[in-house]
Amino acid sequence: MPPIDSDAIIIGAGISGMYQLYRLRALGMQVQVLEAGTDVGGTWYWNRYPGARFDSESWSYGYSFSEELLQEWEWPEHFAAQPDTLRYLNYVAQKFDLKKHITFNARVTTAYFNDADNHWAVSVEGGAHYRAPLLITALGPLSAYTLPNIPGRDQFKGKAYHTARWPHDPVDMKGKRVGIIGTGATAIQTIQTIAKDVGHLTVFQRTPNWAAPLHNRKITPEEQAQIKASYPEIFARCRETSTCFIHQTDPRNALDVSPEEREAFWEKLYSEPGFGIWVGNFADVLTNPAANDLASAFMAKKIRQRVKDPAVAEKLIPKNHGFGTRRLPLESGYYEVYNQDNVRLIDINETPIECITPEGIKTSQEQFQFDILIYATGFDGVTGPYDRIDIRGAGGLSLKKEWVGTPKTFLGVMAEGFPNMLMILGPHTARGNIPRNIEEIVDWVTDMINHMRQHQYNRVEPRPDAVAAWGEHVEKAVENLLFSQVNSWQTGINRNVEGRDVRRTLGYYGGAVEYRRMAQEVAIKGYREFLWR
Ligand code: NA7
Repeated sequence: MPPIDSDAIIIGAGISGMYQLYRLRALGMQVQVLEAGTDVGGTWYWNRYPGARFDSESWSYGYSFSEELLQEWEWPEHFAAQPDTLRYLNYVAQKFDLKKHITFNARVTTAYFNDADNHWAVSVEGGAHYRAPLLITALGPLSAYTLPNIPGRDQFKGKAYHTARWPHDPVDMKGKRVGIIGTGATAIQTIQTIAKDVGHLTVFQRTPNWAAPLHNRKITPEEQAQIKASYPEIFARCRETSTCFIHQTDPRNALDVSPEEREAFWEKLYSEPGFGIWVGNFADVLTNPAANDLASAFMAKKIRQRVKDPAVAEKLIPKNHGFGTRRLPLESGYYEVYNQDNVRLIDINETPIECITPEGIKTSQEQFQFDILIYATGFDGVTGPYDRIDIRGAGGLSLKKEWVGTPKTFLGVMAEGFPNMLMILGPHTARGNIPRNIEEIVDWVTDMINHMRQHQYNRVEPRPDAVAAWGEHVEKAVENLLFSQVNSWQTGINRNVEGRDVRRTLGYYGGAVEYRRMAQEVAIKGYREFLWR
């Protein structure tokens, strides 16, 4: 079969891929989107586990590019649940007639750049081939899910699900014996949601995480009207903050205010919705170990107040990392779950899991029997989705091999040695309230593609010196951040994947404001950091 030709291939029909398609189509380009799933939605298509929802305020999360869309769509809750978000993304796809450009059930296996004609050749599982001068990766930073590397996983006779591959039909857990591995953001949402339905729940915890209340609630009709009237202010606010959330870091230092003032501020943040307690905290909490210790002590006190059994509370208090140095899960009654008689917490540092058996899980001390096993074991973050495709650039260069150690990018948008490949939310871009970052990068990439077309260039790649300078800048930006000294997917650690045991810098953490300024300057000055042919 001859390859199907287009002007650009986009891999992924999540929030990034959909918006990139919309923008390129407006330039009059023929676009081919290849999507592994059976429908649009990306993260919100795959992650259907019970309790999946935003930690971003819904009204700060949706696309901002269409005033009509903003006025038509009504988020039901301040922090929308996954089914509503998926419904929203389908609404967007339908409104802008996007699906006709998307091939579903198309998992990309290889993408090879051909130096002779400056085209990308892309193949999908099952053998269909596609060809285009431009390749745009909209893979999602958290799409390569990983299963726990525990012996006997294939032996289990009950039902086993990874949270990122949750079935489309509801899973009946009534009266069932359920075991869950993991206590990250995903597990916390799952646990607090299923605990009331299951017969018995056993949580296998390796590392507890600090978690703070989400304080979700329905949006009232008055609030809905207010939200619709204030979208320009909401998005302007997101543009001012380093994480693109509505929460702005407090300029005061925790160490400069009195203990009473500090405590009062933290009590206020703890009682308010969303990520304020994380990204709207005192300026030194995520940079100064002494300030961070105080914040951790405040959070530990809250856990002790909420969990009745002091021994269980102690297990739930992180000891190996400070507050906010890993992605902060937001919760709704998570800690209270451990006051229920049908829930048990197993610290697998005390009693390690030896294997998964046909009946359940065997630890060094006990044999557990389960009907259902849930793996909330996370993702090979940021670079994982790239590694799962055989991507070859100029002269057959392998992206996977090139990125061993650290990704080499310019602005996180292009990789050195990979001409005409543009990455949406690739490594080394600013991240936070993700759709805000996505829209900015897509707009930037679209302008760059427009520049390319207007000048009739066939090939663009970043200059090696620009890549080296960007790499240095990215590393410098994390120097004073406490999170960079902690193991998590954000620092590139995944103990289930070989070679993912050395910390890497996978994002640009100098803030979205600074990222935007630098990216705009590159465009204004005529993209001098790139080689054009
Ligand atoms: P995370 O945050 O990476 O959490 C994965 C959890 O699974 C974490 O508690 C891990 O413990 C645990 N885990 C992973 N492998 C194992 C094995 N083999 N044994 C025991 N426990 C294990 O992923 P999430 O899906 O919760 O969240 C990802 C992001 O999605 C989140 O940050 C949001 O941005 C949305 P560990 O901490 O490694 O000891």
